[in-house]
Amino acid sequence: MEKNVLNEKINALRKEKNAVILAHYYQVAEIQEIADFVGDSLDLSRKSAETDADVIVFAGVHFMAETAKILSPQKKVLLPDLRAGCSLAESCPVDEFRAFREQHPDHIVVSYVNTTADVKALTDITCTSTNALKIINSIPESQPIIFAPDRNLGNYLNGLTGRNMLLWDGACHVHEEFSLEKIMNILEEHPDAKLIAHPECTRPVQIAADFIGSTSALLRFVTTDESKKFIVATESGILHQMRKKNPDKTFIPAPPIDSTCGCNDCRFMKMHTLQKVYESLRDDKFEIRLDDEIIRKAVMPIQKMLELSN
Ligand code: CIZ
Repeated sequence: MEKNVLNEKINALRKEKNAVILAHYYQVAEIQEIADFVGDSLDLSRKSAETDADVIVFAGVHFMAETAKILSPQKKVLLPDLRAGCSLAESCPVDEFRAFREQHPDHIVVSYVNTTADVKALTDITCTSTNALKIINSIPESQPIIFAPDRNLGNYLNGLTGRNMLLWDGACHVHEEFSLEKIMNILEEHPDAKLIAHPECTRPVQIAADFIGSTSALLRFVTTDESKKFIVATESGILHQMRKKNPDKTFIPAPPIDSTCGCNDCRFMKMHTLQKVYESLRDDKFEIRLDDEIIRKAVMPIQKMLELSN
């Protein structure tokens, strides 16, 4: 079906079903354009908690749709492609995490929102890359912390805070795969460019970066910084908003090690298409269902995060 026709059908169904479409910054441009709201996982959690829609179509990955369900259990939450998982969430299986936690009973658990609902149910406070520093700084220095699941973000936060949080050994496939060598080659060709990176990137990329931040922070940085050219080391979907807000600036996606296309896409985020968003609304698929007990436990760390980040 053509894009215009799909957009019309989506708009009609959205109205008829009192639905809202939430899209993560890493989605394809057509989905970002039709969404009611585009943001990072913190913004999207806030929107999920606030919306008075009956249906939430979540164009993001599975853990994000689960977070929406946990915050709005009475609503129908739909994920257009159920295979849209997250390599980082999968790097923290609940049984192994429970055992790890039990080995350190004096530690409290801060987990990045990129975890399954089951892992959130074992967590004291969640955080996102946008509010992680604030959340960690709200915890007394004498309190030992387990930080899960991203080791790169955890190391970055340990460096910023001077803490020695115990880190779960997980990582995001997109952010781990940037090639410092290829980035350096681009910097040589474009000496006027600034390298900006997500804290889930590996340490060598972080060290080379002029600025490190979450997607929202990167977006703010490129909009306010006087430079006209940026090499962007995070998932390439964010370039859509960067270009939209800054049509006079140049954005070059940082390349991964194994690729000829030069940009780094999250294969899970990119499983959603406009056609699937339409089918999701039309057929109510694929509905996220969670056990009541998991919702009861998992909502507490998310609410603590939302209170602390307000
Ligand atoms: O928290 C998010 O939304 C992700 C996955 C990245 C970011 O920095 O916003």
